[in-house]
Amino acid sequence: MIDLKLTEQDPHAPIRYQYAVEDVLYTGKSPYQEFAVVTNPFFGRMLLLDGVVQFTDRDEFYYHEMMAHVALHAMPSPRRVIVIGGGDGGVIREVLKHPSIEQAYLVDIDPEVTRISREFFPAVAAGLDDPRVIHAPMDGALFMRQFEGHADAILVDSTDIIGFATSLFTADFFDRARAILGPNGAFVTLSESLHFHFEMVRDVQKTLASVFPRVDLYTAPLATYGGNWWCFAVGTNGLDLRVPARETVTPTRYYCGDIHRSAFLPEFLYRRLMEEGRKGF
Ligand code: AG3
Repeated sequence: MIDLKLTEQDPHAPIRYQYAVEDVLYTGKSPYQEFAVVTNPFFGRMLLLDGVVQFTDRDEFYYHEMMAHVALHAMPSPRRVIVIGGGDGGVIREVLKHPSIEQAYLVDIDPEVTRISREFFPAVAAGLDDPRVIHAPMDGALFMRQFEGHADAILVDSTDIIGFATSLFTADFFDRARAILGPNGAFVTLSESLHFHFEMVRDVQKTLASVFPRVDLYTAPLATYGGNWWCFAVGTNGLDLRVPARETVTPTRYYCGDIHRSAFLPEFLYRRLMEEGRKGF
């Protein structure tokens, strides 16, 4: 029997995941990255960018729900959201579950991500043709500089913090996000794993704290991201995201009020995270 294997090229992890590959459905390249869509007997279809797993059919909802719903449920009535990255549509699909949403900007630098998602991941791409979605295929940092107006939430669903994604983790970018958010808005970005990238998580918190009056950190268990204890870094102009402001929208598979409240790092761990020189809890 043919035994095809894929070794993930996770840029920052101290381990390598290896996946059995049943089928290679697509490989290709854009000016920004290399694509692969493969199937695995356990995870189903998987999308890889530059050899790094972005999501799988089986577990994408954990990440997409947690990226969108924590910030949006902390607000009574979010209307306008900006998603930076996330061209596959997974976060947008979750954002659109909130009936108060009027506009959802999708700002991915690479339109190929959207095309491939539509073709191979229809359940993830499901919201992309919704009339509330405004497609802005361009550089996220540039979009933020040019954007006039306000947003209730800015959600950064980028690739790992390396290469062109690093422009989405600078103090300048965070400050622009802060300015676009109203007093009750929220900024959320991925910040890797507490098990594997402790110092990277701290660096993102520190940069956020240099521009946002309030910062926080919540996590979710993700099977396919190296280190698994995956972080979502938060900056707000004062809004406390720790408590949901209303009932959970439906349908969700993982996110709910109890998950929301328990996802945030307890204060004693947060303090340790921020201690200079510490490499783990
Ligand atoms: N964006 C986050 C991908 C991070 C993957 N990192 C890793 N496996 N080390 C995913 C895009 C999904 N909308």
